[in-house]
Amino acid sequence: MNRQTTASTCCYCGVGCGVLIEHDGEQILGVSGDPTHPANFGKLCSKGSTLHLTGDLAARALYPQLRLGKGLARGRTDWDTALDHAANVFASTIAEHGPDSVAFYISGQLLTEDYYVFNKLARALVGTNNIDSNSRLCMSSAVVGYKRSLGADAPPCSYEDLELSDCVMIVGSNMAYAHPVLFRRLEEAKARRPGMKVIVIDPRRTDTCDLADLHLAILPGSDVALFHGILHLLLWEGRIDPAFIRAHTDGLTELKKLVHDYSPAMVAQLCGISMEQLRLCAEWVGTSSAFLSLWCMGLNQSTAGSAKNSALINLHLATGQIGRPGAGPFSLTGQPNAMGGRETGSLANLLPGHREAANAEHRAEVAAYWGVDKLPEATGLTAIELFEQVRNGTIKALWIACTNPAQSLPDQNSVRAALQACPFVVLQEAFRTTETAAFADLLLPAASWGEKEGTVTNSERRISHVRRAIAAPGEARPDWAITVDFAQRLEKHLRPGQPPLFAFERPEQVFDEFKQLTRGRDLDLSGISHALLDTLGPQQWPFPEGASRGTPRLYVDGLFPTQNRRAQFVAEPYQAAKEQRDTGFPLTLITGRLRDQWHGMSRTGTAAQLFGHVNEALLSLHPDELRRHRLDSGDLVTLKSRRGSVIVSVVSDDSVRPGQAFLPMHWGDRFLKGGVNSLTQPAFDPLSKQPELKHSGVRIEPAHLPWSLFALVEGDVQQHFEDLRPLCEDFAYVSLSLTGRERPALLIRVAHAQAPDPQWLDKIDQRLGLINGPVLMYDDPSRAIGKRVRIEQGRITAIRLAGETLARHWLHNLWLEGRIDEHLRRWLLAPLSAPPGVADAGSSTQKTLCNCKNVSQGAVCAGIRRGLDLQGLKQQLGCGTQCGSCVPEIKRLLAATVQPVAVTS
Ligand SMILES: Nc1nc2c(c(=O)[nH]1)N[C@H]1C(S)=C(S)[C@@H](COP(=O)(O)OP(=O)(O)OC[C@H]3O[C@@H](n4cnc5c(=O)[nH]c(N)nc54)[C@H](O)[C@@H]3O)O[C@H]1N2
Ligand SMILES: Nc1nc2c(c(=O)[nH]1)N[C@H]1C(S)=C(S)[C@@H](COP(=O)(O)OP(=O)(O)OC[C@H]3O[C@@H](n4cnc5c(=O)[nH]c(N)nc54)[C@H](O)[C@@H]3O)O[C@H]1N2
Ligand code: SF4
Ligand SMILES: [Mo]
Repeated sequence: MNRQTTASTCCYCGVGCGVLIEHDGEQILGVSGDPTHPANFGKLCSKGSTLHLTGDLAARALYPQLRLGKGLARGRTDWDTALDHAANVFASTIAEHGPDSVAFYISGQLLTEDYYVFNKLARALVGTNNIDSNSRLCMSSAVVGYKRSLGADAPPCSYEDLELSDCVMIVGSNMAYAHPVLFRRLEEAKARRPGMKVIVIDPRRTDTCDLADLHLAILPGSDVALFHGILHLLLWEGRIDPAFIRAHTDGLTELKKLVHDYSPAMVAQLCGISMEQLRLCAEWVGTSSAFLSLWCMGLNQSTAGSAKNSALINLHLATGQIGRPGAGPFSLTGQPNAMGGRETGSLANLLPGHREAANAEHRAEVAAYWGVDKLPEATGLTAIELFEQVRNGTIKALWIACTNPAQSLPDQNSVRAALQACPFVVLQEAFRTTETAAFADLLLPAASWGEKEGTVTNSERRISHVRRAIAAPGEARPDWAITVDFAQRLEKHLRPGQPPLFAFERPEQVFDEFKQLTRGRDLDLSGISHALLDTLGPQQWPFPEGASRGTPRLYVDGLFPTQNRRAQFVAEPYQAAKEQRDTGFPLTLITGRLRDQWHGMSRTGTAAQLFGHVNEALLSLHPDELRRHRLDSGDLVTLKSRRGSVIVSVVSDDSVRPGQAFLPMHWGDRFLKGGVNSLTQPAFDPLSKQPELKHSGVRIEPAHLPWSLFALVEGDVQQHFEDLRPLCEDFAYVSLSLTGRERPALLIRVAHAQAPDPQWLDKIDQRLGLINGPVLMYDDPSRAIGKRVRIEQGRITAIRLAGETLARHWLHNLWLEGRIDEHLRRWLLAPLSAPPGVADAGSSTQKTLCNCKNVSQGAVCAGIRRGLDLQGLKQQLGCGTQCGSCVPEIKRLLAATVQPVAVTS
């Protein structure tokens, strides 16, 4: 077939970039930014631009698999058997234990149409509110914040406000990594108008700080105190908008009383910043003509998430900075369709069209529209509560779609126990490799990026048409179709002879049914259809029937969707984070994102080049903290919280403050034994029920693991992963990753207290192809040391070092360079340092800074030593000239030891 192009969207973050998928009808061959899409105008970040390199077919779920009893292996089955079986189990569970004995746990990465049919299935057919989504871990505090303060869950701004603002406060968001294309827009705006002020509020000095005129490295969890402190100064210094407050708000009097106590001295102390920094921040907020705030998980994922959201919105209300160009409280959504989930009401407490499950009138409206007698009244379970009820046996059948709870939920030991205990777990997944897949009794293969059709809504309320480029592989099917097929079968049990609720044949029909539920409501999108999006392009809601264009900005008239049309100031005191540092757990562990990985890495973890920037799980600690613990970069430590422990390598990193530690969220049990979330806490915000994933109390202890193994093997990395990972189960430290670009390889590191028996090494060698053939070998059994290197056609193709692994860096470098060294044998046998001319440095110089142009940190540093500036580096090395994701880091290297901004006190 000919090469064709299909316009669709990126399946990663909430920026919602348009992509052009190049394909031949069967395979996706390339991807580029859609120049006509208003979110990105042709730009893509390092993740979007490598989409076509990810999603290795070997890792995909290709046909349904069913397990007929706990302890048995899953076997291949067909769709009819799979869905009939599921309908039987759900029907009999509901018959015996009632509708609230089953639950659905779904995802902000589903399309709006997928979401809608799941929601209708749970509420209208099953009759339960037990349907929640991973957005509970992500956006639910923002939902509460907007609703409490403004009356509806609607981010009022547009991306163009980034360009129009003159003071942008980025708080609890590392947009340089997590929303890179928006960050590029902000960089360009600031380059054009250097007078624009950028404030970053984050305990860590992230790449986002590269743009900051002021970085407040506040103590974790102290945001509410900071916002109240800023408001205190605004009130004191008369930098508020009394006319706006009088005309459009309620509740300032009470809030004034509360923030009276938040004196600059007290706030500076609570937040760990200086009073000058606080004053400067308040001055910029109070004197700018257009003040915009952007926030993400640093506010939402907190036991005070709702309070943080409202305290920030208070600042906008007090200054009248909302409903105007360049101004407003703008929550960045994480997942590509977290917004669609909120619109379709796919959180336990919601109903479609921004309605409430607890509101009898709302329930009656939706029930009437769906043609059912009533909707369930009993409160539904939210994510953390839901898994708790799975664990204690109340929930007996659990349907999971498009999320990987055995990686991403906090307190993994409890979550895994729940999944283990649950009598029937269905998983609708695109990849069969995830941690959760291991627990599925029924695995249903789902179509994924480029293979499905529907709509998504991005952070600025803009709905895009997601178009299918190719057919899904194997027997995989689009999510809406799986859900509808199951629902139709379940209807035969639960509503025999009654009119069908799920007469959908195309996703467009689903959308058309859904949109009527938004008619006349704040988000009215009754004027939108798939066809209209094809004609007019992506549109922002509200877009009522008859409208000719969407709505870029809400509340321009100062009228809010509350009963009396006024916005509400919310007065809630600052409360310290749940796990305070104490003698038992003296460090605060912060978790967050890496530039080139997505969540549990089911997709990004299949592309070796996305490991170039960060190659393994590393715990970042301030150099003083390393010294205090007598540790060096690269040492292994046991990291313990009250709930679990993992063994991980440490790295010196002065972007975290002493007393804190940072570990990326991506490493689940597959890549790092135990996984990051065995440490995190399930405590949640009382209103939003969003768990505290950002902070947990931890301590580090030395890990005495003298025996270690390093292996690298080229070829079918997925197959190697599947063969080798289970063999490592009994060791204390296990870390896997990929390396290389054109020739990908799997990397394994293992460490343990004692050496395993030699048969184990034989098994490993067999799988690495190191038993016979062109293999260099060295063994010293007395010291349990053994080394193997396979050389084919003049280059290394596999390495295994056991007992001691000091040669791993230079051997890895030789492999990367695709050459061998003439002295390899001699050097392999004895000394620990690299042969002359072979780099012996570890990950920092190997690190690929620029993924697009494959430029390493070593090359950039060499360029800087030659006197090149950013322009010179771009010209000579090509780095930073394509997606731009590496530019902040290059600038940081250029600035060398000089910190870019006024930072910690
Ligand atoms: N590369 C990449 N991009 C992504 C994703 C991904 O997996 N990878 N996931 C997407 C999703 S679903 C989401 S939700 C977003 C998340 O996007 P972000 O929220 O921007 O990303 P995080 O790194 O989780 O957290 C942001 C910052 O919050 C800071 N922080 C921690 N505690 C506090 C605190 O108490 N106060 C303040 N002010 N800051 C704090 C952390 O140091 C961190 O730098 O990213 C989206 N984009
Ligand atoms: N410690 C810590 N933990 C966190 C966070 C944190 O900051 N720190 N952040 C939290 C946040 S904000 C989020 S959003 C969650 C994300 O957590 P998860 O939802 O678990 O993240 P993903 O790995 O993206 O899971 C999505 C799954 O859907 C599969 N998939 C992809 N496309 C499709 C499709 O079209 N259909 C179906 N059925 N499946 C598909 C993917 O293979 C993947 O396994 O993690 C949360 N966990
Ligand atoms: S910013 Fe990057 S990850 Fe987010 S939608 Fe755009 S290309 Fe995808
Ligand atoms: Mo998220």
